[in-house]
Amino acid sequence: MSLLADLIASLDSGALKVVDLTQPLGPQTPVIGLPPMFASSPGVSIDVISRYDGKGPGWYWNTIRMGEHTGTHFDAPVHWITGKDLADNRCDTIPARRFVGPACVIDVTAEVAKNEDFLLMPDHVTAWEKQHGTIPRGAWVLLRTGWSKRTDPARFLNVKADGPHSPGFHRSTSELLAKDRDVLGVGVETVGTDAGQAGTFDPPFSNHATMHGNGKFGLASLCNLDQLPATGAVVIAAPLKIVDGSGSPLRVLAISPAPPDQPQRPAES
Ligand code: 23J
Ligand code: MN
Repeated sequence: MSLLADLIASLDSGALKVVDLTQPLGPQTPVIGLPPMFASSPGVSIDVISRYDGKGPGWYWNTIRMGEHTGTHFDAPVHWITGKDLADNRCDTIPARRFVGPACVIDVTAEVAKNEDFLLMPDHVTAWEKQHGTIPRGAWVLLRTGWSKRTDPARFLNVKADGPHSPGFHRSTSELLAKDRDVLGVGVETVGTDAGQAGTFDPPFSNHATMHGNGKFGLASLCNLDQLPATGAVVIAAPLKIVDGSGSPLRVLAISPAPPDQPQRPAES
């Protein structure tokens, strides 16, 4: 059988499954807060154009308005000043091949349960690699923190008197992943790819500065990472082809082997 026919047969048999890593997108979607001297991003608004009524008797459609960096979304290198002059750095010019890569899922749920400001260190990556093998070039590195289980927006954003608190990457880890491992980018369950406190880091928002300065991408507000194996899944994360776009909400899909402990059932029709 051909590779692609085999893929479809495996999806039909349940040997492979499609895992949706995307949060619902709507007016309730939480958006990142920045210090008050900076402009903020609007939340989602959706307005009906017509709904089988006088404005369109046979059809329903809406207009949508939101910031590019809203909900489950993609960060392009041009989003950050460090990546502003790189080639192929925006939503409409990144080659489509670069939206697809193997997933390496690093599970730090236990650490984050103890420390909501947890930062992934290079040692965590090398310990993960001892168990699962070296992160291959062109991988999506997904940080599984359990943060997407915070369904209450206040707990998800977790803003305190001194600003937001949520896990992320130490600058040296972002450098390891971007430069030494040459990943496609990193994906997180939190509202942005930097830790909540990263505005105070050197440089500020060090994961954005490092990833995008090296032409790498970000994926924020992912969910269902607990349905993926540490290795073996493939992630497809393709932003809207916004002209000169710095990022975009998107549907992030993983194609994953079915867990061995679960019986394989044919797909529902
Ligand atoms: C602008 C400024 C700081 C940050 C962000 C955007 C994001 O997290 C984002 O969505 O890219 S931290
Ligand atoms: Mn973003």
